[in-house]
Amino acid sequence: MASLIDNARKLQEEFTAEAGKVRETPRSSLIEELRVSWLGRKGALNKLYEDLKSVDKAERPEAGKAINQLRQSIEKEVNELKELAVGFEIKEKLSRTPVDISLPLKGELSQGSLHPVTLMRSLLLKAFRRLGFTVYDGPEVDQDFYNFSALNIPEHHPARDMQDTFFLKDKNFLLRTHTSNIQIHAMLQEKPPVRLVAPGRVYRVDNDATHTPMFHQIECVVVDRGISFSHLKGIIDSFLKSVFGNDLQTRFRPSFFPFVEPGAEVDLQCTICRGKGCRVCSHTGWLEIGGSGMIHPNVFESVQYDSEDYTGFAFGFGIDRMAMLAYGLPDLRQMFTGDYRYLSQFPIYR
Ligand code: FA5
Repeated sequence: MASLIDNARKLQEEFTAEAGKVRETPRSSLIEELRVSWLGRKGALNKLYEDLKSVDKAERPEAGKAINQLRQSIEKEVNELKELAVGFEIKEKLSRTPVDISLPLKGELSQGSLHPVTLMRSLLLKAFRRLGFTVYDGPEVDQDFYNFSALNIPEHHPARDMQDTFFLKDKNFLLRTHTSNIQIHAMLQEKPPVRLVAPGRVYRVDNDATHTPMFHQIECVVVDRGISFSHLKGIIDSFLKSVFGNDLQTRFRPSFFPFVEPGAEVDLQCTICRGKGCRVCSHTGWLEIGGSGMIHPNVFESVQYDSEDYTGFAFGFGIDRMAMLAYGLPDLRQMFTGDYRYLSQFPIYR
């Protein structure tokens, strides 16, 4: 019995020496030879198990334990060597065949694609730049003042509920619910005349086929002497035509937003059913894309603009909604799943 345990110990030393040599150049073929000669059917370990049968019954458990330990240690080392082989063989192959980085790629070169919202935003900005607008930016995390109070939405106004808000721990800060906060930031920074557009992310507690919790709006603000509602209609009509073409109809519906007077919602004819009515447009033939109106004198007051001297208009449109219409998408939420197969199919619109 003592001799079997001694034998196992000796074999362990022999194995460690052999494995050490393989470690110097851990090639798969050498590791396989090592494995077969130690763990294979005719290997050293199986011979030990054979010998175990002739060991006295009372001493067999201890001897068995010694052999099992040896087997585990061999298996562990073989597995480690196999992992080393992967890197070793790649390096060896690379050193034999140097890489010529000037050669053209094998196979097809896959190209990235732009997100439908990015495509729509670029199209809109191009249209507005052509009309002479400046592109502005504003904070996504903002104070209540810019998102609500300065826009004539006092603390207990029901309009705050219409835009279910994500507040930060400090309730004075929130994720902006619309890009209209930019109206205040911009007018506090600039003296009239003002002519700007500002695209950006906005957030609301919303979730269905035409509403997502994070979406994109583009805000437009124009302030000058003599600005009227017909200017507002003219600009909206002009940029929608440049994006969607001359065939699609737009319509204005009187609506209420505390920061404008008068206010109107803007609908675009549904591109999916061309006005006939479908699930996406709730069978009305129209899809609401934004709100608009003449800037309220109370808003001018909060930014110290003289409402006797200046008038202005503003509108805020959903970029995602416009992308939805442009590409005929039935559900906004699909755009934000991050599925590459879905996202890679959008061509540049028009
Ligand atoms: C506003 O957000 C106003 N700030 C727009 C405005 C600006 C009016 C300036 C007057 C003057 P409204 O809540 O209707 O309005 O949103 C504007 C557009 O954003 C909607 O018409 C729609 O196209 C889009 N929208 C609103 N909620 C969502 C949502 N959850 N997911 C995707 N798009 C949305």
